[in-house]
Amino acid sequence: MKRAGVSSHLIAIIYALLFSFNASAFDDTHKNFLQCLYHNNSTSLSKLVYTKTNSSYSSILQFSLQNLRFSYNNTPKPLVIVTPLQPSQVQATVICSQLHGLQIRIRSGGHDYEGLSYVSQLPFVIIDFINYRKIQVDVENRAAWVQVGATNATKLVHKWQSVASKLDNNLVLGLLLQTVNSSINKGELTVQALFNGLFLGGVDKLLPLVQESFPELGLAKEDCTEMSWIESTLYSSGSYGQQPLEVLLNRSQVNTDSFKAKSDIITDPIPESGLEGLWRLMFEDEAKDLELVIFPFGGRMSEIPESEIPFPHRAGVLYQIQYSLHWQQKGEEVAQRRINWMRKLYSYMEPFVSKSPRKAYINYRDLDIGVNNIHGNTSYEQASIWGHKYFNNNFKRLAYVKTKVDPLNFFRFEQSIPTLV
Ligand SMILES: *[C@@H]1O[C@H](CO)[C@@H](O)[C@H](O)[C@H]1NC(C)=O
Ligand SMILES: *[C@@H]1O[C@H](CO)[C@@H](O)[C@H](O)[C@H]1NC(C)=O
Ligand SMILES: *[C@@H]1O[C@H](CO)[C@@H](O)[C@H](O)[C@H]1NC(C)=O
Ligand SMILES: *[C@@H]1O[C@H](CO)[C@@H](O)[C@H](O)[C@H]1NC(C)=O
Ligand SMILES: *[C@@H]1O[C@H](CO)[C@@H](O)[C@H](O)[C@H]1NC(C)=O
Ligand SMILES: CC(=O)N[C@H]1CO[C@H](CO)[C@@H](O)[C@@H]1O
Ligand SMILES: CC(=O)N[C@H]1CO[C@H](CO)[C@@H](O)[C@@H]1O
Repeated sequence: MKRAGVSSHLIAIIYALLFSFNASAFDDTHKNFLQCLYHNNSTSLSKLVYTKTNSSYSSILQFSLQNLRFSYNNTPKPLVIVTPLQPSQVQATVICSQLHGLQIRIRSGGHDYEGLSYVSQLPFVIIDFINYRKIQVDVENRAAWVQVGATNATKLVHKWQSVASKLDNNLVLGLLLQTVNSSINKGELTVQALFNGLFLGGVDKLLPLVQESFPELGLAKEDCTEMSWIESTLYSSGSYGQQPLEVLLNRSQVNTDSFKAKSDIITDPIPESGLEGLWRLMFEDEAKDLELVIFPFGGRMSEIPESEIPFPHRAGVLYQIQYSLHWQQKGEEVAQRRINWMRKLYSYMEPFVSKSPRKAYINYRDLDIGVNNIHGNTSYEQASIWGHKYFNNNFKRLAYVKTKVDPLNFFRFEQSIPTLV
């Protein structure tokens, strides 16, 4: 007992020493970084920099944070947040970060599913493009939304898989599978399949199209709503008919929670037995607040060659699945439990999805599929483990570009493109 007490006392002291050493090293880095920044452009930058002692630091950090899993007290925080208005201020921030050995995290209107746009394991600075917000919208298209709900619809989902990627180019018919509370059996979970479509055109043109290619859906005029394109964005956010268009200008966040997401690319229909096994998993308690956003490919997506842009999932792909599991409770324990359940779901899906390697979509960032070394460089071979999943044959070309524009690999993070040595 006594010995254990002594050794833990020692550990505490050593820890404290290490900590204070690091803290003062950080203080200096932090001071030098700011000096560098202000030296180069004090007037324009001083009003755009938030240090930890600034009373607005937390609210700026939280502003576009979308996953509470990365907002704990022990989540690494940036030394400084810079909110540039001009390219020269971005340049100064990059140069000073490099000079003082700080990493950079960059965020804009979107967000990274694994928090990589605002968290780093190494001392870092955030460049937050919160002030860059010029948008021009010039679209007059009318669109029709379609929504059909169904419960226990294995056959419909099965059929959808082979139909959705071959529909008219003006129609995208997606599928949302959710685990929700049963309205019939209180206290039980149920799987809901929601067919959700967007058609660029009127209802009269849409109905015969769907009648011909997917009659089983039983789409009727009452299932459709005609609206303008801009209204359809309101529809996607769930506010259509409830709030005026101006709500799209509101930048405050609503209902952030914690989540873990993964993705799959599907090239062959999943058999009915496979879907039924998926439903069984979705009925498990841990599946509460699970969402599968299933998005068809085909159409314009297949016409673009794989080598045209980095995104490689093209002809031959039927659809993509985004799995996301959400929770409200705080803490590591619940997070780990739910993440483990997601890994179980992912492993169940393996036989049914793309292979060699199993593909993924980079915007649904998933660090489970492979990561770079946190300290130092990462070999091309190691990075290829995750790189080929997101980029397929384009990964090598991305590494060539990276080697050209950032030979010292200054811009790096858990899944940054590696340099070729
Ligand atoms: C400093 O910022 C101003 C605009 O605020 C810009 O015109 C000027 O070029 C910048 N100077 C340097 C050295 O970056
Ligand atoms: C916090 O930082 C902002 C942006 O640099 C600045 O305008 C503001 O005066 C600072 N507030 C305090 C209390 O230091
Ligand atoms: C589902 O049921 C649980 C427990 O009965 C409840 O806490 C939760 O709020 C319900 N969710 C919805 C969306 O109704
Ligand atoms: C913006 O949305 C937030 C959160 O829903 C709300 O509290 C706020 O009143 C809204 N602001 C405006 C100007 O509508
Ligand atoms: C990483 O690679 C670059 C380019 O080859 C090299 O300049 C740098 O020293 C390497 N860094 C480390 C920590 O090995
Ligand atoms: C771009 C630029 O002007 N960089 C300079 C910023 O200030 C430091 C000194 O603090 C110089 O070393 C940089 O060259
Ligand atoms: C394939 C399948 O599971 N069909 C079922 C869908 O739901 C209806 C009504 O709940 C059942 O009668 C079917 O057997």
